[in-house]
Amino acid sequence: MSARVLIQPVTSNHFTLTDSPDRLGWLVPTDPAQPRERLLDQYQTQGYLWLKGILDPQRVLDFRRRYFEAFAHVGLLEAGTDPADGIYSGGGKGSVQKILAEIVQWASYEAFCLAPEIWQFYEKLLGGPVYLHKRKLIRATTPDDSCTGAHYDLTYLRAGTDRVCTSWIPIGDIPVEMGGLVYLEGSDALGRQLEAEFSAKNSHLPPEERISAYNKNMSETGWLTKDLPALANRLNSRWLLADYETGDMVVHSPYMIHASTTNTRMRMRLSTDIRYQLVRDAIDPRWTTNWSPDDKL
Ligand SMILES: O=C(O)CCC(=O)C(=O)O
Repeated sequence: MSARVLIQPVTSNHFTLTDSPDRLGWLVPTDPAQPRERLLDQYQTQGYLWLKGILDPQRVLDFRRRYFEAFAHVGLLEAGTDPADGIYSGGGKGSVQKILAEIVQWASYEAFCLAPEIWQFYEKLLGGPVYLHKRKLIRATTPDDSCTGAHYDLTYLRAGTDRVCTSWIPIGDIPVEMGGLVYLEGSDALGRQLEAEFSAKNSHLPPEERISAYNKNMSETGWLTKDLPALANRLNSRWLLADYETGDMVVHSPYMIHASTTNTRMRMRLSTDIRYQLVRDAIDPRWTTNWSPDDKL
């Protein structure tokens, strides 16, 4: 681990990552302005690119404010606080799903996800006109939320190209204590191997089930496990942590194994995860409509 001192345990679904310090490391930052060959090489080697300062931080913060303003009347935010801070009141989650289903349809959210810095980066990286998947996720997490278990994204996108890329964008700073994404070092290769095994097992299933993340060969959630320390041990790898800053964006491959950790602060961790690919590659038809709470994907 680097010199950054973690003053409290890092946990995920009650498993403590900091109990095994030799299984922890740090994400490597990347300057997005590097030439394409260097970016591609790094993306293929690492399975991710943590692009520092690719987005205009003010634009990101403006969107953070707008997002939390939508919850100002439902008791989610601590009374008397600035919505832009996104301070959790400890309750008021009753109408979150309903409001979220509207937010994913906002023109301003679509515009945020279509920032020229993002699509132009993908055109440079992928080498052609790109497509943004309509199904986009935006998540605000609090200390009482469960964490995202270990998975790789192709599990949910099997009916399209495996050249799809995920952008995970922190909307506001997300230091380790606020539970950002953690990546399993070197796991792109492992994800490929696991997917080949699942494909072989799934090959006898009817087409709709074959592409499902929840078919009989998968776990209930499509996740590999919630026990992140055990997975790192089993695979002799490390979970890579990061202090994400406003303006950053992580690009990860559909085979890269990742998860999230607990937000230990009342300041909500806001992020969006969206997917880009070359428009000429096969597009998973299940991702061509907006996210909805019951879309079962
Ligand atoms: O933000 C999260 O907790 C999960 C995000 C994720 O799994 C992804 O970006 O693919």
